[in-house]
Amino acid sequence: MTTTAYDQYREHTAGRADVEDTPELVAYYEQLAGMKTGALWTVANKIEPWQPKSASVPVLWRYRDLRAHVLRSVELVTPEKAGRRVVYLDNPGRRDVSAAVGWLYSGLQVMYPGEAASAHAHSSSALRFIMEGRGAYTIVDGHKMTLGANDFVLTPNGTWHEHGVEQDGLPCIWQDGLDIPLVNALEAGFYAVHPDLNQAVGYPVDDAVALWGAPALRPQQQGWSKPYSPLFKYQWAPTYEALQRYAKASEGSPFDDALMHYTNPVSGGHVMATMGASMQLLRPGFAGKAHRHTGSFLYQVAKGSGYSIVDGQRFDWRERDIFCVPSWAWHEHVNGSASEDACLFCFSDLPVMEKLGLYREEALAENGGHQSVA
Ligand code: GTQ
Repeated sequence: MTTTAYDQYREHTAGRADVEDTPELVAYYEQLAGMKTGALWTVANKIEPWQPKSASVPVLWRYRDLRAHVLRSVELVTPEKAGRRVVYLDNPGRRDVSAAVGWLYSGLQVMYPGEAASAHAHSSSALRFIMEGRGAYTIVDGHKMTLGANDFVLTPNGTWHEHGVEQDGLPCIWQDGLDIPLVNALEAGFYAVHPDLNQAVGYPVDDAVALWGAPALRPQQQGWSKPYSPLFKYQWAPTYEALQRYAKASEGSPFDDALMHYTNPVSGGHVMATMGASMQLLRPGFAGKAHRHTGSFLYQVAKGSGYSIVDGQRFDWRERDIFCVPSWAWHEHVNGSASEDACLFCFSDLPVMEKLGLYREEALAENGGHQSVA
């Protein structure tokens, strides 16, 4: 094979911008800047990377460190004054947009028995995963849902929603997940406070589950054409049962073991347009292989303990801990127990990646499919 001048050129620049600054060029750049323009070759390598380079850093938020601080907020502010009494997860690489990872926001909201936060609606979609307590409820467009530990509830974009804890309940903490940073990036966010501050409950309590929650059965009379799931609540007990049955019948994935997506019972697709969620069961002793894919993912440990390696960093987790996997970061999950299963709840912007044709996935080929830990 002969090497041509063109090959040499490609080898040197790899086909990318490679222009050195000269006084003449620098003066030219200043002239362009003065006209609110720029030379593409000065920014091309940055704005068109070879592959995603996430600004988010992998983070583990330990519940045992956070819990006392979350509870302390109860002494400091009321839900009325704060609007939402939440300690949010602030990824060091995403401080400018208050994201936990990528374009996703997350926070821990706390509410005491008898407390309630008023109703509002916004362009952002939201979801909640209940961490502890008893007697929590959320009302979505007049549908009241009772909530227990590991229940998963939707408040899709545009819906009126409010939360509270019944007088005879216990202090409740749940994780909020919202697409606030994404909606802000798209400059599409509106926000409204309910004219009466609270909604009238217009339906039997937990009717969403009664109407739409039967496994593999679709109600005859019930029409639904909104772009999100009418099943606003996904309860823990049937979710866990389904995972156990699935794990018995299937080998599962080498990366994720038995993973099931929460779905919209009408479409079979993701629960909301911008955010999807899943629960996965890692069998005792499961040691997953490493892969990476586009999309930002936020995990909460629903059950058990183990560790995940994210871009070469090991994070040991136990129940209620939260950790993130930034876009295109290598990751592998391990159940640390030889006798107990472990369950990971996860929400992500996967629906956005899929719908926009941006989803890409790759398995780690080297090193037997495992990362080396830094
Ligand atoms: O409960 O509606 O953590 O609107 C952030 C924004 C919770 C909520 C958050 C919100 C909410």
